[in-house]
Amino acid sequence: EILGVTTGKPTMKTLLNDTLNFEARPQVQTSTYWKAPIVWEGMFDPELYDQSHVQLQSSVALTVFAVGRYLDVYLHKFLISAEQHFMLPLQVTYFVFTDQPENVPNIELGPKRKMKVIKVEKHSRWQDISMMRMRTISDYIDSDIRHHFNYVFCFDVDQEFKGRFGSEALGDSVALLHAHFYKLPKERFTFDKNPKSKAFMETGDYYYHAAIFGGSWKNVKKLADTCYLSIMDDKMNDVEALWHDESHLNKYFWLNKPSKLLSPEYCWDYSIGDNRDIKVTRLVWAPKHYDTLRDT
Ligand code: 2GW
Ligand code: MN
Repeated sequence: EILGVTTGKPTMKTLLNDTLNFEARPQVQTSTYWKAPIVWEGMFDPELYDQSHVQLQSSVALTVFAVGRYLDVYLHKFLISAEQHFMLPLQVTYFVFTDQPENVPNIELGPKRKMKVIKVEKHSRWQDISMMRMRTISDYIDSDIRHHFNYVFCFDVDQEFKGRFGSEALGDSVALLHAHFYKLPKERFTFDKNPKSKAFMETGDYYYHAAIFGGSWKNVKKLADTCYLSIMDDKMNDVEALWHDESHLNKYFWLNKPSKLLSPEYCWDYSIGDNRDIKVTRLVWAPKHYDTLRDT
């Protein structure tokens, strides 16, 4: 009642934002110049978020791609750990996209949680495996997700949940600060600098990591469509953005400001020496084995 949950979502959202403590983390930036919160440990009350979203019956579609060897190497750990940490009290459905549905591990799911396995083709170039996710995500939002879920969250598979990744991460349009760049000056951001690419940008706000993005199904559909069209435009013009889909994602979030940013606590890389800002690791990068995995 005091949260206004009975009066509908827009009220709940603004009221939940009002409960954030922007002073809790004086060493880091907790808000953008366009007033979007940057979520760090200590700023929010987990119980308040969970209760509100349970009451609203918020539902989340998590998309993840496991094509070729990425299935054997990463998917099991990703799913098992998500069952321990990802939006635990909410209705969550995993949408697993793979070229080998028969090899998807059969893991036990908690109450209110489901899994859908969808067969996709294996593009021969790894850059296409990564970029073409945008097309598939858009198609699935259209045919399925939009009828059953409020939110969509899209994840790389080469990562493992280590701590709460909860409903405080939900928002209309959610982007993740890249762990390697959040402390660096803008000049060091690896935006696409080729004017021939649709991802071209001379400057930006932050360097976002494409390993996690999310939001309402409507916004994620718009993001996926926009990125996919830009990727196809580039193909027609025989160019490829520096960091593939991630470059297009950065361009999109430059032109369409996200309503919420996740701090690198939501996707940390243990190989980064200075972790003084990281009070809790919620998700971490799994080790890369480029020698054996990047054979395509
Ligand atoms: C990707 C690169 C090289 C060899 C294989 C693959 C590959 C990726 C694959 O064989 N099978 C597969 O399912 N994937 C999916 O694409 C998987 O979900 C994986 O997490 C995702 C992105 O590939 P990944 O994780 O190897 O790329 P990262 O960690 O270097 O990611 C960043 O840059 C990418 C573009 O280069 C994407 O934007 C990604 O979202 C970013 O995190
Ligand atoms: Mn990755």
